[in-house]
Amino acid sequence: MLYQHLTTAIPINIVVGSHVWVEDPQLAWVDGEVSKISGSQVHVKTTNGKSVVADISKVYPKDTKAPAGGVDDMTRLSYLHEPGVLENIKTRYELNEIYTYTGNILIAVNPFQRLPHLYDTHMMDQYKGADLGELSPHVFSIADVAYRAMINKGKSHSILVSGESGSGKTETTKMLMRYLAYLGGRSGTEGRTVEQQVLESNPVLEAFGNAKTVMNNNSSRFGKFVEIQFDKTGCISGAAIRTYLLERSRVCQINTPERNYHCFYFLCAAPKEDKERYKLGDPKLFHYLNQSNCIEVDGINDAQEYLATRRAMDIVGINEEEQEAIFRVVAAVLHIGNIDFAKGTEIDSSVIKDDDKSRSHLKTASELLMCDCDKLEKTLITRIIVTPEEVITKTLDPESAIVSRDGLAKTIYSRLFDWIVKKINDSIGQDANSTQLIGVLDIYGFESFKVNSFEQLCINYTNEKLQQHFNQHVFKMEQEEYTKEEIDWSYIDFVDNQDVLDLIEKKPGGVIALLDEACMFPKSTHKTFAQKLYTEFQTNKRFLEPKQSRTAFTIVHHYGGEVTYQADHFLDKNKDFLVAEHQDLLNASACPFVAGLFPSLPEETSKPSKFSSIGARFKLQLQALMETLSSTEPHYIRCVKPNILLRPSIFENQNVLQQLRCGGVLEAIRISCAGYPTRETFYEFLDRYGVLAPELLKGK
Ligand code: AOV
Ligand code: MG
Repeated sequence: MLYQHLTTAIPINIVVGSHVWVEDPQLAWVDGEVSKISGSQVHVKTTNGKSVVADISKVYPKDTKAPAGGVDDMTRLSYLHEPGVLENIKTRYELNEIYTYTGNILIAVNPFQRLPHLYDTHMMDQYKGADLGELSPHVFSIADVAYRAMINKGKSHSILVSGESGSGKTETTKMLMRYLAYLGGRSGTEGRTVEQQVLESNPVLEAFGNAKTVMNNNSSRFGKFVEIQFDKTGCISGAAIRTYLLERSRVCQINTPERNYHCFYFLCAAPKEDKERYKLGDPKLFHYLNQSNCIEVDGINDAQEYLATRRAMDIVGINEEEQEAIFRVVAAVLHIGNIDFAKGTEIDSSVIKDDDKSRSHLKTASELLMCDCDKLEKTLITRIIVTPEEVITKTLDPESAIVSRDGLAKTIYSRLFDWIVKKINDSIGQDANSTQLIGVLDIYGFESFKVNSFEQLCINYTNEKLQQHFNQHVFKMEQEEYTKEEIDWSYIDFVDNQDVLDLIEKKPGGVIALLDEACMFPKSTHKTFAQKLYTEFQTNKRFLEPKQSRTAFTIVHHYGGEVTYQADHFLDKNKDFLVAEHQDLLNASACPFVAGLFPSLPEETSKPSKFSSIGARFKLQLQALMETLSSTEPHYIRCVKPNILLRPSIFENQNVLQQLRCGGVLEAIRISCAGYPTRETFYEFLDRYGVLAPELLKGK
């Protein structure tokens, strides 16, 4: 009956003098006192000095007896409604209580300031072995519960961290990993331990895979699933890091106030002798960095980070020689970006621009990559076309040469990133005998910029997938279970996002499938692709054709709201083929590291320009991830970004509410109030609690 109390329309007990919440255009909800009721109209004097008239169905009672500091589990709120939930999170946030439970889901509001005491060893000691709810809500508690359940029942668990860009997923993930390392570390072991390597993989991956964006100064531009494996005694015995689709376009194109990947700036701030070795200097001199006028970021000291990245690389097992080669490749990418082209003498041809700058960067790039300078030049300004009859060398006009140059830079960089991930995995090692693991998922958060492209579609698609997993677990499966067990139950509605997922991933007929079709059809352009979407989804409720554009499309009721995507570069960005000349050039490098990034391919796959779809591959990766997740017991942490200024102590009601709404947080509170907190099979129950009633078990 608790459920009935919490969800039936509440206003029945609203009278003159009642303290209530009413809607407010700025604050979302504001409290006040009822001054008059006429019919269904309630007159309220608000605490911010306004007189408001609202319909009684939109007026909610305020709990005047709520504890001053809020409650640490939302299911304990006396009134379960949006303003109550918001007020509770806000009150706690103002006291630096950034964590709040919703049953067994943890809500984490980004403090945007270091709270060191919250994560120190003393705290870890306290949370070890404590039951959920025994101490204040904390990420450590979620990790502890997962760890103990894994040890007790031998089952794998996963901790899924979600939230929009900049809400604190990566930081939360690092705390989780630190706590798991603390629980599963081998005390007293010397040297590089597995847990140390797992932890130090974070700064390395962030240096190469994170960047400043509008939404977050340290935004992850790749998704990551870290599986920490444990042996029978509960000690960490191995780990595997899986990464998902690094944003490639950032290497060559950025806009103010964003930055390229951190490592470029770190390297430009390296000690003098390192910089000289790589012929680097002021980052403003490099095209790939100076397209944006943001070079420095508050709170990031590039020079220190360079040294820290190097130290972390030592720990994860990337040796000195390899580090040298990695940074050589990073520098080469910057030099490649500074090679410019001019029109050649023939029609549709180009030459390296006749200035010292372009020539010297070309030379430096080839020296750093240890490849033939003339060949590098040739691969940039020509393209070999293989037809059944002959092999033709086609010249490229300056514009195409730039595309070719940027393509080379992106390929080199993404290969480098993959190499680093593989190296870390090889060096940490996986425990083939481990049957229990805890996976921690840190994806890129929902994004909606002024201009959104293919990358945003992939990122937001990932968020939809994860939201569906959450829905399935928290709502669908839970409720099906009650129906199956014939428990009296009123169904709780939630926003099912299956139709958005269908729109994106359905085969045939979804956006990705149509994009692949367009990519395979030589005459397609972004306009024909957009047109195809318009006709195909004309009647789809989740799809809109924006009025003033012929190449954009809008997905409505997307995970975090409505997003308009510009289809302009979708075709190029979805095509992943390696230009054969790039492959040959770098495969022949005198540097084994560079050559290793471009290993020789078996005959049939080395055909030039064979189309392979990034979107389709990404979809498969996500499917595999979801399968992995479904074989584990999930735990959810929902991160919330309290303001878009990225500053401490500012809590923007509207903003937070939007995040709670799209994450299904309110519905999740309802369900955990209404449902049973745990469930066990009959035999598990007997096994665990049988000792309490031995007489009943006699003879069984
Ligand atoms: P994200 O992972 O959710 O965004 P981050 O974890 O990078 O967001 O957090 C953004 C910034 O918020 C961090 O760089 C910190 O400055 C601050 N922050 C977050 N959590 C904490 C915390 N617990 N304590 C102190 N500061 C914190 V993205 O990767 O963009 O989706 O793709
Ligand atoms: Mg992140």
